[in-house]
Amino acid sequence: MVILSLRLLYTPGPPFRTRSPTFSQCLGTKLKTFLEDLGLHQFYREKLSLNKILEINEKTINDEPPKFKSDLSWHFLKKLMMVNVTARKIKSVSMSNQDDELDPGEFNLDDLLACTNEGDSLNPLDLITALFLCSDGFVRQELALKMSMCQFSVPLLLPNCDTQQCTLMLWAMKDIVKKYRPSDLSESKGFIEERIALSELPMISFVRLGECSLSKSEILNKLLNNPDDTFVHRDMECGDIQRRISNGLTEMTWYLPCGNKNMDIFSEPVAIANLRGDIASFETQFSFLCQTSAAVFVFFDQLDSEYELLMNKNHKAQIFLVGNQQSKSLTPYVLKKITTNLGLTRNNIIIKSKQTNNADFVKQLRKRVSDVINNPQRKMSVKKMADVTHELGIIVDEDSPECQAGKMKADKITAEIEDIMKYKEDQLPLQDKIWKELTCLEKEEFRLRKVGSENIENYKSKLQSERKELRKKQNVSAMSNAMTCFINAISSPHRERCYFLKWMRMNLDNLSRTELSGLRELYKEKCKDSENKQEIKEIDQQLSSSSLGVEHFFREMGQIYEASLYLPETHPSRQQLQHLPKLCAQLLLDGFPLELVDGDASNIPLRWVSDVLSQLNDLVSPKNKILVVTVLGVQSTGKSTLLNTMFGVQFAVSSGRCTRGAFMLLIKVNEDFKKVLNCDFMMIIDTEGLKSPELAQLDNSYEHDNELATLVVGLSDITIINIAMENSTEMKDILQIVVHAFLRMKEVGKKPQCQFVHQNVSDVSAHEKNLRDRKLLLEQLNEMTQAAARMEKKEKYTSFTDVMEYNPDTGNCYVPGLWNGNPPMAPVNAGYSETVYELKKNIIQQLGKCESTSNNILEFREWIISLWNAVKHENFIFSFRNSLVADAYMRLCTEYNQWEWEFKKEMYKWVTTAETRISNFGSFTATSEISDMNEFIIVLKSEAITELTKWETKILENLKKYFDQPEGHVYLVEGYREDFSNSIKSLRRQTERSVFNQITAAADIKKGLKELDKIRATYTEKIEKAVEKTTLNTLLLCIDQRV
Ligand SMILES: Nc1nc2c(ncn2[C@@H]2O[C@H](COP(=O)(O)OP(=O)(O)O)[C@@H](O)[C@H]2O)c(=O)[nH]1
Ligand SMILES: [Mg+2]
Repeated sequence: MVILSLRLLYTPGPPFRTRSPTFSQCLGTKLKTFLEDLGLHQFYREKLSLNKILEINEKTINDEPPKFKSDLSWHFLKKLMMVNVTARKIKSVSMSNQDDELDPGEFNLDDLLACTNEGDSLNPLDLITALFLCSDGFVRQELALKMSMCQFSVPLLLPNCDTQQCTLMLWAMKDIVKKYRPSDLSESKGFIEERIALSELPMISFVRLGECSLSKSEILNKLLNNPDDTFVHRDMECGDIQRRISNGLTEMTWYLPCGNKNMDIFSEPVAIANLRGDIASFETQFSFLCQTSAAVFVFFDQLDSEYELLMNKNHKAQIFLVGNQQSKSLTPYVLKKITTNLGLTRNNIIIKSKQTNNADFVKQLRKRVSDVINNPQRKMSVKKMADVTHELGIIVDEDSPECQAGKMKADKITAEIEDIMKYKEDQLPLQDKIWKELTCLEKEEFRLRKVGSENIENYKSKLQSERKELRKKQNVSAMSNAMTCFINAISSPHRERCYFLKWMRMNLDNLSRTELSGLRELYKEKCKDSENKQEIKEIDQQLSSSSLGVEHFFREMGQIYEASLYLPETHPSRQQLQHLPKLCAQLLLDGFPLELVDGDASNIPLRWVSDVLSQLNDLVSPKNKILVVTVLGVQSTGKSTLLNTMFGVQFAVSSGRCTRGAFMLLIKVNEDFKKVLNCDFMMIIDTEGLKSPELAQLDNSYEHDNELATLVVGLSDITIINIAMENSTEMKDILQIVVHAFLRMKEVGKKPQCQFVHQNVSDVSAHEKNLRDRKLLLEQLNEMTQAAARMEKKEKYTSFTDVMEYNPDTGNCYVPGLWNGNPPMAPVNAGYSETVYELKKNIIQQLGKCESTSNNILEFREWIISLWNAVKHENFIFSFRNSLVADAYMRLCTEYNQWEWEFKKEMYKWVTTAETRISNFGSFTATSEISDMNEFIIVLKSEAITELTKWETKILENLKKYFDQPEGHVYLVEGYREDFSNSIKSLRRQTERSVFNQITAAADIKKGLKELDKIRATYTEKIEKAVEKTTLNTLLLCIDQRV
């Protein structure tokens, strides 16, 4: 009933006015023709997918400008995916030639006066509309995200001029997350980070009624003060070309304050909408805007009867009239009539008179907009806007059955989450404690650090049985509710599964964000003061346990799978899980990133990963060749941003979550490009969270980082080493260990290529200027390699390039800062995008040249297994910050061994003397005043203690002296001083025990000997007596016989 009455009030009519029979005859073919022109018609039904867009093909590194209209859309996509702000400048060569190649001899003035910008050209808005119409939900999200990063407006209502339907782009906008600082947070320096489609903001809409000689979009760009133009306008390249399919398009953008009064145009966040075309032709869109906006600004030249359109009583928005005083018809009388009829005040009218210049006019506009924002009658999120669409006959993109099915399944899981930490314990119990314990056991089995004096085989088998016990424990509990739902959901059909995963990702990000943003702030705060080490550590711990992403569910899946392998083969649980690797292989093919290294546990679920890769191999064989590109660098230095820009992929950027480890992702290589790249897929590995320097120093935890780095570099054909100016040292350190590890581990047969990327360097002369730095870097790396080679007794390795492929001239790339200006309103720097593109071309060319022999999926799988096992075996090198430290440590060890040896030698001498003294005890009683052996032993023991203490003090003294000397980088091993000092003490205790034992043993022997003497004496006597007796008897016998 309610809806009915609203409808009566509103009487919307058909969504588009049909103005004339000829117009209506055209309907149904206009869009089709346009798409055919663009070569996009095949994607109208079978929509463009991300896989199609991201695939690497001939166009990827081809710099030729587009020749034909049909090249334009790909050209635009390629640029937009690399967040290039020049993407909307679309002109094919044939079009630009019209401008350039005028015959200078022919003085044809007609040509100068004629409009050259028609015919073959294309309005950028048409192209954008066409692409949105031809894309699936995921491409749309990606387009909208990249457009918003460029600060381009994004479609809010997408028209389809063939079906006359318009669609609310709610889903498409869902991936856009923005950070800003409203005025009330400017003091505290806090900020808000939100999925902008969910933010309740006032919306200000700008529409046109009838003809208008002012360019509304240009005015809006001025209003927003964006140098790169938020809205396409008529003075832009191709902006004046008549729109063919994009009338009725309503775009949206946001103005978000940074919290600085002098810079902010508006101190509160606001959404701006802009309707293309005359509201008289697009009443649906106009009604939508009137019901959702806080204010609607109507631009016009003259108002006749058409202003009745504005009189609708159902409009909730404030109406502002913006007139351009062009014609004489705009008289005070007419204005008065209109304001009275519409119930407007003087404030609601802005007239640009012939005298007002643009700057003043924009100022006036800003003032009115500000007034509305500061006291908005209505705030509405795009999500809420969906509620008014139904009565207007507008479709919501999110309403598609697959999207809804995915949403339901994701909501079912995430609705259960209240406390993330507790949820993880309850629902994802296999990964945290148990998996970490398993990891420790596994590594110990290889490294045998705590074996002590135990028999190695026994020790190992004990560890193995402990591991089995833990696996049993994993198998005991039934699969949690959440995991059952999750596995069910990812088993659904392709598109639904993709929607499900995206919903999961968004829901979980939203949850984590609220929980993490406070912690992150606290973390940053504490990091400023390095005194708070313990607190920093605790916050870091909390950060990692409060973050929850889709990868945690996959982690759990991996654990469930691995544990099930310990069940008998016929066990129903085990059989039910057999299909999981295949499912994940399929996801990899869909372009979904999969966790390779679990950075929280510092381990790879090897069976799981290798089974997934086997399945992947089965799925794609024989097209199973891959090349691997990896990125390595300290936390939050823009690695993921770099990869996302370079390949258009979607690795998580720092906002939202906090994961550690390495993720792999596949990009397809098109057939036409195989001759260049010689592979079927490119595998991209993004590493996350190499610890920030403050944290690594904190607990000396270089191990995880070094292991991770060694693995990923070892796996890759090209490693991009990402360096931000301020932390080049950390990166050098890690690299050294990688090199060192490579030298130690004979399993590493590859020689990966290195590409250094220096972030935030924008000077054009950077490459030239930094020549010296590059040389220095190489020198340092060489020195380190030599140190490592010396330690490993592999002196044939004398330079860095003996271990890694690196060319100082081409192997460095200087990338300017990401943002052009001050976020949140800054667009991506065009220089960033272009430089990353150059880097991409360079990398692809290098990959083309690289003669990787082991480059199919199966070999990659074997490689992971053997490399990771080698890493687990490696006991020594990973615990050091860099080779210098390792070297200094080795020196100290050598020195220490020397002391230890001398000590032992001396004590051995002493014991030998003591033993002699014991053995001689009693022989020369006169020399000793002590007559009792026990007393003698006590005296000897006390002498031993004096001797031992003397040596202990001496070695401790040595240690002190060692650390006092200036050479040998001893300060690097200061942290180990305590260990060594403890070793000395324990060495003394051990020696003491052994000396005492030896003394006692010698004494016992001596005592034994005495006893023996006694016994011997008695027996001799007895024998003698017996002999005497026998002899006598015999004698007597003889005598007898003779007698
Ligand atoms: N100012 C500035 N910010 C950047 C740059 N590159 C990335 N960022 C931002 O830094 C944050 C961390 O980036 P991310 O790619 O997640 O870093 P990762 O941890 O190395 O993967 C993100 O918010 C990026 O927007 C840059 O060159 N300059
Ligand atoms: Mg990252």
